[in-house]
Amino acid sequence: MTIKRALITGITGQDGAYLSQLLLSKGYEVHGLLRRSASADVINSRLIWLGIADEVILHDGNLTDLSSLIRVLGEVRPDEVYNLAAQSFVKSSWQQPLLTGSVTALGAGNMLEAVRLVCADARFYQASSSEMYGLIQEPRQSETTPFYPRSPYAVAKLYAHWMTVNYRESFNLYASSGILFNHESPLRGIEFVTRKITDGVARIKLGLRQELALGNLDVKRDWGHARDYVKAMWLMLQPDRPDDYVVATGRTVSVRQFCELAFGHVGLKMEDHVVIDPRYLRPAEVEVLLGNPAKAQEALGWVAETSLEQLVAEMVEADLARLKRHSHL
Ligand code: NDP
Ligand code: GDR
Repeated sequence: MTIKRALITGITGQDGAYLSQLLLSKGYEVHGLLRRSASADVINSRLIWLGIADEVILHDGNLTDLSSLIRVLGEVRPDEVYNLAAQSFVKSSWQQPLLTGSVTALGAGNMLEAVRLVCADARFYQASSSEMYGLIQEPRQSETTPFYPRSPYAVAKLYAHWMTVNYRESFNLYASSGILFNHESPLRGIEFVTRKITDGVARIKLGLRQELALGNLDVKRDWGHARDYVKAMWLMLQPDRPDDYVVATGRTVSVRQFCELAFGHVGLKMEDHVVIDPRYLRPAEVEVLLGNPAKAQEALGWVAETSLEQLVAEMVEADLARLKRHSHL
């Protein structure tokens, strides 16, 4: 049996780490694109956390450098390409709108172009986002819901999404776009609200801090577990024909409710510790997102396996353990 090869951009991020673990467990040879960093000693900390840092093969390259993508694809000759790399923090996209466009939008265009030129038979996955729905046009968002982006990040993701569709229709590439709703884990970046909350709860519980400063507590998100969502990415590249799919739990809760669950897990009350800091408000907000994953369920057999309560408990416990051993992650 021939061993399948996958190339993952964004392999050092949350999803890249879990996807690597999944593909390794399926017997894939896993390659990743690694952008040069002065902090090379900590850049692969998520892969180390999962115990797989020595099992993946990393290649120097950057999504904004087309020549590096062409070189890496030529070296790896992948069967599957997962384009997960992005400037992925929505709040930063107002501070660095053009950088976000350059990486998150044009970077995806570079990757599609490199695949078309070097390995047009490879299957391509684009990490699209529920942020594209922004100012929602339907109460439950599905593959047919019109988009209305509300941030430079979401605008950039829309470009990448439509380029994926366009390369499929223009060049017959096997290119699928996964419209994933928020997914979290103990490996979530500390700047995102869920991890900020679970880290804050753990610090308060251990007496390292008294307060947790947050922005808008009333916004609602459809939160799932990243470990479940990377399975959907892989499933999307297995059918005979490429397509686009929404991946979500179908349940939405507010930031306030997430806080209540996280504080409640360690026997604390959020109202004793949470303060509002206007610095965390956004110029334009996405008030509510709620996904309809019916197509992914029917066509791919995918369902979200982890409940929100299980997710919150796992994240709080992981942050407590980290802080007790003074880990940097
Ligand atoms: P992360 O922010 O954790 O990871 C982003 C990855 O992209 C990192 O590996 C980062 O490298 C890499 N990267 C950033 N810029 C470049 C560049 N110029 N060249 C090469 N690599 C680069 O994101 P997630 O894992 O959470 O998300 C994965 C993808 O899915 C992203 O595209 C995100 O926008 C999208 N998405 C995420 C959702 C979620 O809820 N998590 C939901 C929907 C979509 P480094 O480590 O060096 O910073
Ligand atoms: P999001 O995630 O913007 O949905 O993008 P984030 O966790 O940053 O924000 C979620 C919601 O929480 C509100 N919020 C705060 N957010 C942060 N970061 N910090 C706070 O203190 C805070 N207080 C309230 C925000 O206003 C927002 O409404 C994530 C990223 O992974 C994207 O890459 C991905 O595409 C989408 O999810 C789906």
